[in-house]
Amino acid sequence: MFSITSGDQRDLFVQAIDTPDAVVRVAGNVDLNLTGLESLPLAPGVQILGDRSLRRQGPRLFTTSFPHILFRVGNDGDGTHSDNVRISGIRLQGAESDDPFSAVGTDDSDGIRVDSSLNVEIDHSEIDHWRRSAVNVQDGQNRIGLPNAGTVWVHDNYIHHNQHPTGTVCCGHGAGYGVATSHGVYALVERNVFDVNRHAITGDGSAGDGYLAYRNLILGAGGDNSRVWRTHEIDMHGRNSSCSYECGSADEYMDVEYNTVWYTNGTGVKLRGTPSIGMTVSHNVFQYSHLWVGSILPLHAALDQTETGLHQSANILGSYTGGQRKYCDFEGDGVEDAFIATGVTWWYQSSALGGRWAYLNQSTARVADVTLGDVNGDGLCDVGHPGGVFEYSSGRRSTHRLNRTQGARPDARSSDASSDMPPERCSTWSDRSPAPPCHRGCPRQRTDGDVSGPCRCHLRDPVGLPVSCRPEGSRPRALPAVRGARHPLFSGLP
Ligand SMILES: [Ca+2]
Ligand SMILES: [Ca+2]
Repeated sequence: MFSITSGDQRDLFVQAIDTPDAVVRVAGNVDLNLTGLESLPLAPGVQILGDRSLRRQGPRLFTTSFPHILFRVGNDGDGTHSDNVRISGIRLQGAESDDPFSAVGTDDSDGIRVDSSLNVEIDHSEIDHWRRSAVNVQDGQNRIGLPNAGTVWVHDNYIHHNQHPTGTVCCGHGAGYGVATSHGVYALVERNVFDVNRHAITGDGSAGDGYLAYRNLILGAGGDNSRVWRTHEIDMHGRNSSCSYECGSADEYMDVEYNTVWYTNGTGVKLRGTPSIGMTVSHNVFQYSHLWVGSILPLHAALDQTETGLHQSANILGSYTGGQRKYCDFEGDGVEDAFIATGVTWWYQSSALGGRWAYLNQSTARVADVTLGDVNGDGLCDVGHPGGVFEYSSGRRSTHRLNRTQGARPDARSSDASSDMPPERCSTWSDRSPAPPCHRGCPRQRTDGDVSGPCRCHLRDPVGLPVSCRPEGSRPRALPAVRGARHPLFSGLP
């Protein structure tokens, strides 16, 4: 166990994260300058945990240089991997400016690179201003595939301002991704908020590439490919360079469900070749009213594909509900938070997180359908809806609760662990109908190494610290109350 309590403990931090199985707690008020450092290895079993008990946004770890990679989890070049790593509750800031065109012609920079490592979790963090990727996942050692597609789990993060245009007009090197997959890897990407990325989620089309993207919220800004063209947000490349990666094999399987795409600078989802299994795009909400890009017009729409393999169904088009809001305090800091309902998911704008949007629940109920108030008397807002009450604070769900079985897809009628309250980490993948991680009801022990076996869990408490077993419903101590105030920020939404 290492405790980083001030910004002058950089050397101790670097030593700690390279110590196998180290738990590295970083105090919430720490501002840790990692400028000049590069490819910092995270040893197997390392957990970097931002302490969010006093400062919910967590500590800031930043660089003003442009490391090719800052945090390195495994190394395909060396043939090493680093399983069972967790990064939670931090703010990881690169040095890219808010002007994306300052990145043109420069070298790439990744915040977190994961190579061929199992049971990796990156959650409840803010990752921003990286010229290549916030999170870049690869599998040169062939340890990750569809049967364990959830083994790298990126969830409940705010990932923004990661852009790298190709040039003023075109044609240079482009990057700028939220989560990038390549070299035959899968990632499970869910309940994140993306904004101002060139692509929120991308894949390079390598044999065995894929991702599972569930319940994310993609906001309106970004997509800067050049000064004359905005690109799409959810991407999978073809592998054929002769057509600028717009054709050829686009492996392997992508499942895109229950996401909200309020991005309209460019197209929402684009498949740039033919995947060997396919790309499922279902039950998402798009602000665009046109489903497909046309041969001439429209230039942009919800979906585009250059060949075949994209299978869409039950998507909601032409829907933007970000301006329809109700207010209530979901986190007990005494400041009311805006509540929005996209048609597939609910979110609140957390005052304690400085105005970040945080995931609440998967539901088709709209703002007009819900009543906000503290039903169970714990001081935290609950959501009454036509089917009952969603008790945010305790994690209990009085209605719309299904037993999620292994292999089940996300279901609009089911409820989830809330975004800002991650009690456990578990994942299970049994077949080619990938499921999101199972949630409550998992065995409460960690059984690492078996990626095909039953659900794996390790409990976490709501502030990101591991606990043996924290009673359901217990919460970090509330900050001093300022009842009735509304948070002034409405960042991210047009
Ligand atoms: Ca609040
Ligand atoms: Ca309550």
